[in-house]
Amino acid sequence: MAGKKNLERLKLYIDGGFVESEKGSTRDIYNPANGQVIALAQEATVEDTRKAIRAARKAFDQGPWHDYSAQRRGRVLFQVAEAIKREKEKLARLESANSGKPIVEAEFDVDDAATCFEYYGGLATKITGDVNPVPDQALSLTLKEPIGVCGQVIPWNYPLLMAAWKIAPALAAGCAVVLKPAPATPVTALELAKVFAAVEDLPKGVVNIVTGDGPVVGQELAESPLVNKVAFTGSTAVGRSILKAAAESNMKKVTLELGGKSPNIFFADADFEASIDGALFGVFINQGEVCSAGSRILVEKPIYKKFVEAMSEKAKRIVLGDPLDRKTKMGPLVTSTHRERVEGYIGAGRKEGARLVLGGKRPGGKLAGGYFLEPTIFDQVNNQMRIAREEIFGPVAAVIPFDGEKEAIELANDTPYGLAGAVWTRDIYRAFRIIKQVRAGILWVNHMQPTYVEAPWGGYKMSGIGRELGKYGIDNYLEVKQVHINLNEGPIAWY
Ligand code: TAP
Repeated sequence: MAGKKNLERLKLYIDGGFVESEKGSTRDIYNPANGQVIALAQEATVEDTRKAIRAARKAFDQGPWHDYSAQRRGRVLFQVAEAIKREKEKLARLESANSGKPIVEAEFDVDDAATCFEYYGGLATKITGDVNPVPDQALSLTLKEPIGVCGQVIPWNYPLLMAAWKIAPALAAGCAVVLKPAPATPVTALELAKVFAAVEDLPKGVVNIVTGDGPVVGQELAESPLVNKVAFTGSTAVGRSILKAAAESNMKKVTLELGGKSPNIFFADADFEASIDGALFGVFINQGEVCSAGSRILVEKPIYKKFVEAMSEKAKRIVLGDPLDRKTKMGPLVTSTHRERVEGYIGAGRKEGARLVLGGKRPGGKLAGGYFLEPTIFDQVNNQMRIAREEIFGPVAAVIPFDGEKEAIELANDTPYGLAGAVWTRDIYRAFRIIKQVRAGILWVNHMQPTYVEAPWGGYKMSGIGRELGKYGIDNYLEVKQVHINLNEGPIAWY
């Protein structure tokens, strides 16, 4: 306990100030690479959450944020982007130390977070309405207005970037927000709070960041009648409960970015070396803790055996290690509980008769103190096994054989999810046939995972409702108002 006195106590960011939670209770924040406590985060109560919601409500209803011109809001976002760039090194180190992601990937995330604020800063001045061609002597207008106060709940796999994806479009639209980071990874979101606090011209209360338990803070955001919209990224199970809470409270608008079990489809005619790289990158990037992970690797029968062998050989060269070492390709999983969950799936795969080709174990030696897990590959998987149906969210690949295009499409679509998918082939006509028939929100051809703020992101089926990023991302935070201006002087023709 004595050691804890020296740990930084992260604070809640409410109404422009950094405060302790009303009860003063805290949660230990770990470095998953060595299991050491690195900070203490506030465990907010329902009342703390309500305070943040009231602050956002006041900032939205009473201004001056509400009255800012689009140009002025845009400039606020540009300032945030510049500050993130200035703090890149620090933010990347903190992200890596708190989430376990390799430093090089953490740096990409910081760059992407800055780009996200830049993009939406630019989009703030491109929010336009319409003039509707109604048949009468009237001017019919469509106006777009900010939706109001937004509750935003994010997961732990991209802590800073997910905060940017949520906050940037909301601010560009003119909303006020209360963001809840995942309890295990609050560090960079709260560092971002310091950026907001320092940005000139951002009124207090427009951004609030509250750390704590999902069923306490997140649930209050979903239930509160003072919140107009909830944006959630996380598991399908929690997404469902948020949707219910929203429906049963004030019918607030909801967007959901949920889980996936994405097919990565390889045809025999594809560039073999590129395919192997694509299969590994698709499933093991960020330790497999990626919603769009290509965790179902569908391989055409003529190359199946050779593919599994080559993939396993190359996977042995993935450097597992200290996330702060620039050579590291895979860090630890985010928490010990999550590692146990992933190991449960490895056990299930073996029990159901899949063949463990590689990995499945915790590495020893210098890495024994962290929550590391070897990259794991199963072959002889059929699509009904749990490792092929359920989202594992860790470094576990299920390699499934298929025979021809028809079976590839059937297997790809035989899942409750529909977030993403990829197809590898040199035949452009086949690539188009596949991408048209796979029921998913994001399809890559001869690549997997590139993600851009300029293009929409989100899923079909149980992978979510709505789209983030791109122009779609800002629509989530706008209401549509129809205005009719009568141009006929004199009495209304009804009498
Ligand atoms: P979840 O367990 O769903 O948690 C996500 C967030 O929701 C956390 O902050 C969590 O807090 C909170 N939460 C839990 N119960 C809640 C409730 N009743 N009301 C409101 N909020 C609640 O997911 P996770 O394990 O953090 O993240 C992994 C999941 O996120 C995967 O399924 C992954 O696919 C998905 N994900 C999707 C995307 C996109 S863009 N589609 C991107 C990244 C991740 P607690 O931890 O305290 O419960």
